[in-house]
Amino acid sequence: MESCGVGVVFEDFFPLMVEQLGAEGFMKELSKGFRLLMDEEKGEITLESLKRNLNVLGLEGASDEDVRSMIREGDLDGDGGAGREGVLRPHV
Ligand SMILES: [Ca+2]
Repeated sequence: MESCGVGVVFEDFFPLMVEQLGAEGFMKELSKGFRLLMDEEKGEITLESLKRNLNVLGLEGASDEDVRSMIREGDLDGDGGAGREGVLRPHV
């Protein structure tokens, strides 16, 4: 695993959210977040769709490389977009 980059910070936040929302509520929030961030045509989160929403995530300062590494983590089939099954897989 990479030890730097926004992706790790993002995941560090997960346990706290799980604690607050419960596992089921957390998955619901994550699912809502996914719909918000995804490219509607592709049904996946792409570099462009994620960059459009960096301010929503409080990540305005993230570089293209940071954004790419976030997407890579959820891109199970390697086509350059993070799919629902990659983003919503259990992180624990
Ligand atoms: Ca993909």
